[in-house]
Amino acid sequence: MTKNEIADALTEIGTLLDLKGENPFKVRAYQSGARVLEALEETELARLIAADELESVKGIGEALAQKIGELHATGKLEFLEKLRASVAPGLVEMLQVPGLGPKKIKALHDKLGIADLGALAAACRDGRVAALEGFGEKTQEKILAGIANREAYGKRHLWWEAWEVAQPIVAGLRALPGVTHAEAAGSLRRGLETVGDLDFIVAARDVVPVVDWFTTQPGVKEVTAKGETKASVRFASGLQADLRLVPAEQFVFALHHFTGSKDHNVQMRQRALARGLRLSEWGLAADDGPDDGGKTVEGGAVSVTAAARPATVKAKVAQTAAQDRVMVRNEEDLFRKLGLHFVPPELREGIGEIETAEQGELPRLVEAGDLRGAFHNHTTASDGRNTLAEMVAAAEALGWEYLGIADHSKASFQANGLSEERLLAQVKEIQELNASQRFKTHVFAGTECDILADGRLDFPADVLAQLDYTVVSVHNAFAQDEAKMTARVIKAIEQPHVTMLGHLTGRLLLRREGYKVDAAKVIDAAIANGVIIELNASPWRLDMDWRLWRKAAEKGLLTSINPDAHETAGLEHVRAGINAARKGWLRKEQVLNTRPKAQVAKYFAAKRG
Ligand code: DGT
Ligand code: CA
Ligand code: CA
Ligand code: ZN
Repeated sequence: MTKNEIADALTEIGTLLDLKGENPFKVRAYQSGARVLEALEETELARLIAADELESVKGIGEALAQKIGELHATGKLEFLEKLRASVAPGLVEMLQVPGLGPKKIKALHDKLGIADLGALAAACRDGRVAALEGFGEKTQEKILAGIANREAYGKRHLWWEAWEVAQPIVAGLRALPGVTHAEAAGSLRRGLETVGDLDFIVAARDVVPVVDWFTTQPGVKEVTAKGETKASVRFASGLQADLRLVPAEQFVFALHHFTGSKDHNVQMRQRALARGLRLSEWGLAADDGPDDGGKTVEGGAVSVTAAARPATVKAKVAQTAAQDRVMVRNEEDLFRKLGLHFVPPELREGIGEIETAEQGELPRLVEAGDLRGAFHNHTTASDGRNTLAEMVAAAEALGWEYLGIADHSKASFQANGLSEERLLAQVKEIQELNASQRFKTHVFAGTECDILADGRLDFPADVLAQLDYTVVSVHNAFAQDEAKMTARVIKAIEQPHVTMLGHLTGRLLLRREGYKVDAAKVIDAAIANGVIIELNASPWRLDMDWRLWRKAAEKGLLTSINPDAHETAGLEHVRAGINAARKGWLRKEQVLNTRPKAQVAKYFAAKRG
């Protein structure tokens, strides 16, 4: 165990002992022991343990020394495990409610038998907490509000919703006088499907007006921090946002650091160290730390060991630091300084992008501008909220060459699914619309045909043969076990005339888990049958998950970025699909709806046979 992990364990012991009402001196001994450990060097801790000299450190007595030694050697501590088992986990969770410390929690437990947040909320609601000595009405109200906030604010947020909040803020920040750079970093910039909080990085000549502007934006419900270089706010939705102000010369480093991910950052730092450089959120410099013996750094700069520096001459130190600092103009430059091709933010998940960038083999990722249209869209014929003509007009306004319509089939009666007759009438309507040349955008006639519980399709082959294309999806019997669901989906994929599989798992992010299906088997079956698996771009779905795309596409799977739009505005959701496709390392060639209309028509015709 590292010293920080050991320090965490000691802190936890202190908290648990406190919750049990142990002697305060004992509690404090563990808490201050943790602080002492944090201040030690990792190597120094190892040396002290090896030499059996831990007890010589001020603040570490016999009992602590023994426990630290055990944790360091084995990574485990029987004492802590027994202690954990003796305290209800709900009590530990209650510590996260503002205003509740170990003493109050112990009182609630002893006097009212409360051992978790649910019981605590109930006791607040019927006034039992206020009646306790040392609590009162006000405390009770505060506890209840704290529990409610914890539920609302503990959540993650859809990328799309976070993006809608972030966009105007970035634009507003850039427009402020004196702001030279402003960007949204973090998981939002990486295009992750859900976002914990927003991270804005700004370089400005004058920071005060920037902080003032940021903390008074419409929708800001609470300002949780406000300082010279950092501010944090919370929006009504519960979404939080951090603003960090940095000097212009640090902007690129801060942007890279706060874009993350953490794993990517750790690997970048290791790479820098291996090249005699130290990378941080503040800059890139020759690594002249005390542990590298003054070695020569690549690029000609010579590092100076800390010991060799006249420590009393501050100016000299500052001068050395300035000399060692590596200047970069932008992120491309930063990667180049570490011998890497530029890694787009979406790829920065620490899953091989650095090795691939070193070989110069990162793919040229698909871009929003590559899309020429989209399939799998609904109209008022089933459960959409706009008519066929409205949907096509919206596609035309987006500059799309084509729009695919795929309304639900009759088994999806809850979505007003179409019967064979209604479907064929819609095909006729689409043909007439195309012939009228009312819109520049061509319409492909399709269906989102239900995969029935046994894997048969909701429409017979002779009906599907009259369409341009067919999307097949699971919309019922979600509870089937994995083997049954997998066989069901594969059976559907193997039917003639099936062009693509809709939303592989049916998940709804932050709302509902997907049904259980063996993705690897379905991917293989799709490739074998020349069937596309869609990348459903609805911000709630983003299904099939980006984590599966890289390998699947390498094996030869083709995708289509499908907005699954139920109204005109929904067409724009392809933007979220582009994020996921990029996170899945997909190139333009691997996405059907980047192809020109004629090629798409040919692809559909070939599949229909
Ligand atoms: P989120 O907000 O949970 O969706 O995810 P992120 O990636 O936006 O994470 P956040 O907001 O906690 O921090 C932003 C970035 O800052 C993160 O992606 C990487 C960097 N960062 C934060 N904590 C650490 C850390 O302990 N070590 C390193 N190397 N980087 C960190
Ligand atoms: Ca974040
Ligand atoms: Ca953050
Ligand atoms: Zn569907």
